[in-house]
This record gives sequence, C-alpha cells and structure tokens, in this order.
Amino acid sequence: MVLISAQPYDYELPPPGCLALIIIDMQRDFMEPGGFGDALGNNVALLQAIVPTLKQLLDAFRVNGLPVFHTIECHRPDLSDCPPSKLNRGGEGLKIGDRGPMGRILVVGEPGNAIIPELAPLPGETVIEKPGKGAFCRTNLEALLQEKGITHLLITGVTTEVCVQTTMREANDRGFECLMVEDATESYFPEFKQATLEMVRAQGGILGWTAPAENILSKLSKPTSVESRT
Ligand code: TIU
Repeated sequence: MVLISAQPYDYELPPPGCLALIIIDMQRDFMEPGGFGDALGNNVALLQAIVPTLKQLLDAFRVNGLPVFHTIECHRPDLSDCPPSKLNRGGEGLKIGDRGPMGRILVVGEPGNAIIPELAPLPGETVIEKPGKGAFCRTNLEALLQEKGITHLLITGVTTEVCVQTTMREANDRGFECLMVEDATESYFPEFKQATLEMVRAQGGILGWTAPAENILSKLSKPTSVESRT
C-alpha cells in the first residue's frame, strides 16, 4: 500500500493507472495580461507561482506513463454554449467573446485560449473543453474516467476557489477520491485559496484531501511504479 502524507489523513494511492492528474484551465486567458482573468480586474501575475511545481508533477506523470487530463474553459465562436447568466457577468472590462490582445476572450481556438507553453499538452493527452466552471458540466470527462478505470484524481490548476474547487466538488459527488495539490493550485485571492484548502479537508475530509506536490512526487518515482505494475 502506498500512502501519501496528506490532510486530514493519509491518502492511499490506487493501483497504477487508476490515478489521474487533472490540470484545470492553465490557459493564457487566466495567466496572462489581456485575457479573461485580467478583464475581470485580477492581478494575473499571482498565478505564475505554481507553474514550476505543476510542470514537475506533469513530468512525473509523463515519465511514469500515468494518465493526464487538461481542461480549458472555452466557448464556441457563436457563444451558443454560454448562457446569458455567464455572458453578462463581470465588471467594466472585456466580456466573453469580445476581442482582446490575445483574440476573442474565452473562445475556443483563439490564442488566449491556449494552455501556456510550459504545460502544453502532448499528443495523446486528453484536453477537455468545458463551458462551465466545473470540468464535469456538459463534458465527457466522467465517461472518459470511467472508461479508463480511473478512481483517484489529483486536482490542480486555476483558480482554486472557482474552477478547481467546483471540479473537485463535482468529482467528489461522482465517487472519485480527490486530492487537491496545495502548491499546484492558485487563486487571484490568497485568502480564498487558503479557505478552499481548509474547507476541502475540514470535517474529516468532507470533499477530499490536500497535500503539497513533494509528498506525491516522492511516491511517484519510476521504480516504485514499475515494481507495482509487475
Ligand atoms: N475568475 C476566476 O477566478 N476563474 C474563472 O473564471 N475560471 C477558472 O477558475 N478557471
């Protein structure tokens, strides 16, 4: 049994192949000036802190041949998948579908909608295009995970209290054992990130577990995985 030191208690790793890395919305629209996050009035520079850690996790999954799922928050060019309740939110800045310096905000295929180059998906890695905050809303993510026999999810990406937490709640309700990686998720609001981590692991892990990436990386070394596969 491989245990990861986590809060509120150790997280037991499933057999190899049953654990997936979920990377939520590490796209230019949230990470760079001129995108959706910026248009909402946020300091996007705050999100950069997690990129090296997330890259380490991604590399570890790739080296061990473990499943990785990326998501992007996006809408069709005609915005038919963007309800008015979402389209009309926000402040004075650019709205979804408006043209900004990185193309149309949150529209699929536009330069700003791309995942940042450091974490760009490799051929064969699944990219889930999601119109909502949660990755299970109007996507085939649940079917894909079930098809592959995945039961455990490491949840990472941005922003902690919006798309990351929504996805973790959706996954938890669907029976997945979820761990939010503390230093591989970030928010425009440090206090919201902290509160999210605390609410996830409160009440005996009401939504799942949290742990720093190092606790996972130290248990994902290639020899361990190869050994347990044989
Ligand atoms: N605004 C904000 O914090 N987040 C989003 O709109 N989407 C995601 O979290 N990806």
